Amino acid sequence: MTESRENTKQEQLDRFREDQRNTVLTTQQGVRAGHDDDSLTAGARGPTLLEDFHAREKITHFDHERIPERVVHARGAGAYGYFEAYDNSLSEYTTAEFLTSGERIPVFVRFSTVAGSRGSADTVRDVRGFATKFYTRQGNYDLVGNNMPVFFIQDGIKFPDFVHAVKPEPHNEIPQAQSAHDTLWDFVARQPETMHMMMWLMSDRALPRSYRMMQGFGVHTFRLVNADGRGTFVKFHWKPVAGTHSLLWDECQKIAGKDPDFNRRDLWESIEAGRFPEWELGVQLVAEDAEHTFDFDLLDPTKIIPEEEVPVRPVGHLVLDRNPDNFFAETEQIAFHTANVVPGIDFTNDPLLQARNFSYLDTQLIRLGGPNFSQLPVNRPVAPVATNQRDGYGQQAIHRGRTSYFRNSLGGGCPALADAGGFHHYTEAVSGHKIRERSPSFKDYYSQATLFWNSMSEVEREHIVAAFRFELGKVETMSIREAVVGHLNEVDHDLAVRVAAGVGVAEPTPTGRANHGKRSAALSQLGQPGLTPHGRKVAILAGDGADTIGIRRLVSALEAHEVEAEVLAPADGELRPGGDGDPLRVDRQLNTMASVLYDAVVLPCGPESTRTLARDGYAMHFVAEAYKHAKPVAAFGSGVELLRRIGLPEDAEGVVTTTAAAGDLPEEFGASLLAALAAHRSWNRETDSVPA
Ligand code: HDE
Repeated sequence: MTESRENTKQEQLDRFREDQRNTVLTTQQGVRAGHDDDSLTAGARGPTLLEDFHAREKITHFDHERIPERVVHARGAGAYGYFEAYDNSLSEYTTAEFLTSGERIPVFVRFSTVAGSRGSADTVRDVRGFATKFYTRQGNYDLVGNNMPVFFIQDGIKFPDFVHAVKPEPHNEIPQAQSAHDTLWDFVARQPETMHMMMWLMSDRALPRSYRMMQGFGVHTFRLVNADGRGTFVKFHWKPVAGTHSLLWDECQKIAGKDPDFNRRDLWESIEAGRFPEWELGVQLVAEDAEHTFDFDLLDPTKIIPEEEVPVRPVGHLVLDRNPDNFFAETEQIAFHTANVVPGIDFTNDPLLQARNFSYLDTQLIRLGGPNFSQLPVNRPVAPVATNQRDGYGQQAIHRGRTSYFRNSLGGGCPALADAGGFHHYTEAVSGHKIRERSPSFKDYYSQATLFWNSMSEVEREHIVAAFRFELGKVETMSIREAVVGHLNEVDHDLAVRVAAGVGVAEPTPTGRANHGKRSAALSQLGQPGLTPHGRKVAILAGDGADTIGIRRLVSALEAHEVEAEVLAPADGELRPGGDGDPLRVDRQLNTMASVLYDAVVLPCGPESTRTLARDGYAMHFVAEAYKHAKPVAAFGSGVELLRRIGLPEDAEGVVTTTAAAGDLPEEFGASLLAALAAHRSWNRETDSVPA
């Protein structure tokens, strides 16, 4: 029988939570304040007095409210939840209890973009961070991953160079949160180990529809260690239960203006609504004696292990079910560190991982202002802590007694060494000369970029080509464009030709390196069937005179499948029903929203409502744009007339229509809409010819 430890973290946090209801305003010293609008002055029109300790304290605290944002991954959003292993089958490989006990382990997950500042838009083309802190019985374990399984560089010493290249250019701090500029592509052109990751970055993976709908990866090869000290190589995978889905680039750019908080809001709202995001954790295991059986190096973080070669074994699931109370205290102050490991999990000699194990602690020291940040509520382990570390800025503990050294007799020898359950570093035999040299086994930069390209569907390939054309189209230096096309030519000749044609670069001649023709089905997002419409958002456009009976029927059919529907009208308030039916509350004023913020649009019956919408350019654009982005477009009764007015075909894939209305609205109408939502988009219909 498994015990639930799910609440241990929340119970600990309760001790720090402050609720200011029914309180009286005071200073930091607890002195009650009876006035908070005017400073203390010598006469009503006279100078402000220095002795006004209340005003000075208030302004001083305000002056110091900001801390440095993360140097990368500054923009993020997070939530609490739990992780639960399915069974104890991994105990053969690891002593990490959270992977084997079946207990609910509390977690905090922070999702992020990489390049942009704290206030940048969510829907930029970028990698997404997917960092999980497991508050386990054996101490905190941090899995600090991304939504792409490889990385730009092989050795941490290149990380400052890469980040400087992708960040806004230093002379004018332009562009914000964009990879489409000269310095990034200059770096790429000169560092071909980036090519595999650049294929991922130019793919739809860089444009997640929702944090709930993206995969996560530990990226590096880590090591599991069992009770006998035997190691097994491991790669970690998170698979979203809602499926892996993306936005289109045109949508992303528009959302960045319409709702820069799009992904953050989606995470928050889905948790508030009880539609909890879920992922399955999977592992790829490789026995130590199989280390050299691959045609790449397991220590090279620019390589995946294709799932066809080593299948992903599901081991547990993650649920996020609670939003933070305070963004700064929790999401901003959480501090992840790749070296936060528990017994049973260890590192490999991946040179990127080794650098990370230095960087994360180092960066928290400046970001959180000293060595005691692990005492911040969100960072505290639920496992007991006892060290001989003392003092420092912001020390919260009042350590009692005379001793803060090991070994001691005056403190009874405490804290004592663990006689069981201590962390033992994996015993690995290492020898070699001190050299600065990249292993020859890291030198194949193109094969897996080719594998990725080969594995894409034609729609995904079109998106990749368009992304390269967009990005290189923003690069001003022609020689950089040419150099990048040269590398693409090594990945796949056809890809290079298609990109070159858009960016004014001469068509490259085929290289001697033929495409190896290998594929990995698991790499294609569109190759995986869309299984569920859960968590999608539908806009119902209506005006006075709409068929409110039909709308209500449809809304409840959608809500039964955890699909959220909102009624949008030219003005807030209530819609007057057409015919029978009751008035209907408007959820959103039409022009405060946009089609890019929804997954589908519905046009209800009601001749008057349809006439109103047909006169409203914003409404017409809304529908045309949803069609252009290959989203389900549905209409019932006289709502179909609006499709005709816009000139959209009624028989196209993903267009769901019925002439029925009100009480007669057939169940198949809702069912077809739900099926189209589950499929996410009607890709065969995507068209640039719609002027929206
Ligand atoms: Fe990070 N990275 N990183 N990174 N990283 C940081 O740590 C770094 C890398 C990742 O939500 C920083 O606390 C180096 C790979 C995530 O708080 C910093 C190298 C992967 C987050 C840092 C890498 C990541 C960070 C900045 C190359 C995917 C956000 C603030 C050697 C597996 C965590 C901070 C959060 C954050 C350094 C490469 C993921 C500076 C030196 C590979 C998800 O320490």
